[in-house]
Amino acid sequence: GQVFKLEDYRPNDYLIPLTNLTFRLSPEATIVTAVLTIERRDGISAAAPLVLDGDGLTLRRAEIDGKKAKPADLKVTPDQLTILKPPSAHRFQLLIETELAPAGNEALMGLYRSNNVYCTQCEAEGFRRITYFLDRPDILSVYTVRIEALRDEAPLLLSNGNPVDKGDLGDGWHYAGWHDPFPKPSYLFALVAGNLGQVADSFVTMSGREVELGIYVERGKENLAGYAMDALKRSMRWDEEAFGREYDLDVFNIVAVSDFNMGAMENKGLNIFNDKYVLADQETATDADFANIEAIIAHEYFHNWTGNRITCRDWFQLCLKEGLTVFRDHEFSADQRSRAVKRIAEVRTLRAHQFPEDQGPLAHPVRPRRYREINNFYTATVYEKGSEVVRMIRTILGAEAFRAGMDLYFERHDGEAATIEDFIKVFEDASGRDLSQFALWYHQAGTPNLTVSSTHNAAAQEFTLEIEQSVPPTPSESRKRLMHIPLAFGLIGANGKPVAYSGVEGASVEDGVIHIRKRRHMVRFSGVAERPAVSLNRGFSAPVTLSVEQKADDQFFLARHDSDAFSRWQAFNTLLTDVLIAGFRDILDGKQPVFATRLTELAGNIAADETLEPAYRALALALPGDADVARDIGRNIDPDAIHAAREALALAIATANRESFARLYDRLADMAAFSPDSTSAGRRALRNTLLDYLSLLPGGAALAAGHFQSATNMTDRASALGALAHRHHGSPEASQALAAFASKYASNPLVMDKWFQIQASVPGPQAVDTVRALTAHAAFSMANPNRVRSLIGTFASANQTGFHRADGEGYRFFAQTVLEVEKRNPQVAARLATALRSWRSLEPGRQGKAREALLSIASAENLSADLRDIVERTLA
Ligand code: B3K
Ligand code: ZN
Repeated sequence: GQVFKLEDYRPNDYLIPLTNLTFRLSPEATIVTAVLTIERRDGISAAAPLVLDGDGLTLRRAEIDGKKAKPADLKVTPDQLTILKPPSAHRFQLLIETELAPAGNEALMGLYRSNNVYCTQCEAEGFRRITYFLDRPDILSVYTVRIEALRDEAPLLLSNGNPVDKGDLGDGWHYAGWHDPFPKPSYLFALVAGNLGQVADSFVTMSGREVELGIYVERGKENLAGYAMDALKRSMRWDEEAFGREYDLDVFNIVAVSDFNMGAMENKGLNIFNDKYVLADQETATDADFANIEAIIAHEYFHNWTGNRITCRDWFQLCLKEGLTVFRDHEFSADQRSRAVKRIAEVRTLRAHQFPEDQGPLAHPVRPRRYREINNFYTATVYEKGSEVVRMIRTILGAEAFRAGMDLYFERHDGEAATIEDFIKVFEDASGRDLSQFALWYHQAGTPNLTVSSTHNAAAQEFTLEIEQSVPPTPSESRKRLMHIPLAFGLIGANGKPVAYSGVEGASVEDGVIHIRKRRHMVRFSGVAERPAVSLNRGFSAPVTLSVEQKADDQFFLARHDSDAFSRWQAFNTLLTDVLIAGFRDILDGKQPVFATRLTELAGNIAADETLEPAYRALALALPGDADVARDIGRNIDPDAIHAAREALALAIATANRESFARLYDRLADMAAFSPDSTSAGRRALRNTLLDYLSLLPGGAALAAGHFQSATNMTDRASALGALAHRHHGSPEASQALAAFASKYASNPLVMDKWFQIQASVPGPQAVDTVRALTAHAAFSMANPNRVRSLIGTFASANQTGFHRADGEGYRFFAQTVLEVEKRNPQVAARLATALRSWRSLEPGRQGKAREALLSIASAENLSADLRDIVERTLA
């Protein structure tokens, strides 16, 4: 396939200042009439042909300035429309009529139908499946849209911007007109038409304008949209307070659909959501669902400024809107909930998704320089690492200069399609700092590593840190340049208090941050009488790995005393990871791992420590996952041995703390009415974590079954079901609970997704057969992305022992399924296939079998560009 290169960017010869679209909707034959006002850019010759993008289009009619285009003036294919000799005038009008069949569109890009609702998805290149266009983000156009449909079939007609008119057309047809005054790229176009229920509210902006808010959901589900509406209003207020950003249209609409390739889409004034991230109540949604809804509603709303008002010049700049908007939604959630807990959760996600990407064959810079299929670059690197890079800019500049830079960004680039260079420049201009070395975070792939050791010279009262940076090679980037890494740190004395120092040399140290810029730094602190414990990368100030020569005593000390909540969590998590790695080696040597009493005791102390938030305690007690441990081991992975070590540690912690865990479990029982707020959720999280431990002990199945039966909300019910299915697989209690759950929620697909997920993640060699059998379940469908992700995605990415079954059956099933999904939906199949990206870190036997599975995908006929790109890069 074609490779697109950043250095090849050049503006198009033509612009499209105005776009007028009329849709006459019908499931099998929708007629789209586009009237485009085209402008030749200054200095471009009148002989330059106009080349418009298409994707599988059928052209019915083309007119230039009101006259039927002559066949000799055009070159038409399903994927391109070329106007060979455009009119010599600077400005002209082009009419294009295409015919679409939304009902048969299973790729869910362009115009498609979900549950009889017409909807669109245009990012990144879906608009070209609707009409021929300059489908690239630097073509900003003012859109006027008219939608015509049968009133019975689609009483609701929505598009971007503000409503302008509506009326009857006779014969059961009606229409609605929309106008969006803000010039936007085609990827932000949206249309929705159907019969949906509405939840209405309003918001008064900081300058006193009233905005009508609407959330549209399947009829009968209106009562499930309240939390999303509340999250929307809180997001709108927060963006005013935190960034001075006000909403700019008269209406803001959100539509929930059940067939959607990703989480949601920020179309101007008309966000379209996967219904999983809108619909919630205590009966059907877990606390994690509530938190996701809040975050994604906020994320899409925040795009109105970071993405829509200021968009991307080209798709290489995707992180300009995505990394920044993730940063903004992280900050929002941190303000709405517990900042420390939020930060820990973010870092866990980054390590679980971005680190393996950065350390494997799919590694790419936050701003890539090449792509074959842009849909494959909506990655954890662009999003999550992109957000960490923005966070580091704030760490380096300080909150005030950071805000000044953001203000300058909005002022300087509003209405433009901008680049990462533009973004970095505003912070340089606002702060007077040189960020050129820092900018490597955008350009260079790979997770930097810092090796740190320390010495204390009591006689000289000097404490010295030796820090060395290295960036491992990544595909097509073998040599790396030295980076600017802001490393937040603390020196802690035996009394748990910060240690004062009188001077520092060897690196610039500002506000508790060491600025690492060279390969090696010797950072010497003077006036330090006793040897301190060092807390490093506080708050996860930089997305790096650390190799620290740190005594276990110091780790224990930090896990009890670090005043930085993130680092305190990290210290305990490192202790757990270290013993799991040692346990893994023991098991490979045929020995049963044993765990130090002081570790299991510390787990008990953390659980019972009332000075810590319950949510924090729950996160601390959650053992590193099988995949986390595998990542830290790095090579020659045998997932069965890791899993056995993890089981042994869980049992040791449960056994050692049996009574205190049971008492605390009882005490945390919720008596108050349900509330999704983060404090209540934290109590449930802790109690359910304790349940997971207690379910390992004698009587555990009965305890979990009781928890399941008495649950009054989905968080508790799903946790109990998970404990039964995972810890007591095959027991009567587990079977009964699974059956009860399925019969209760058979008609609720989003809840059935949890049922699929729980079973797909049950460890062990039987998992592949379970999952294969579930593909035939009435509630399952290969055509629905949520179903596919819940069953197949969970199996491949959250079931290490099942997926990596030693005989390769997990991989064979997986390869087959990926190809089956691909026939309908290449994008979802390609995403699924990334589950094999770490295949080279497996032990040789599994490695060979994983490779065979990848090769079997690669050799399939008619492979889509999406899947081919992932599989070929993974094998390269
Ligand atoms: N911008 C969309 C993602 C589009 C993905 C296209 N393959 C959602 C978001 O990041 O907000
Ligand atoms: Zn986004």
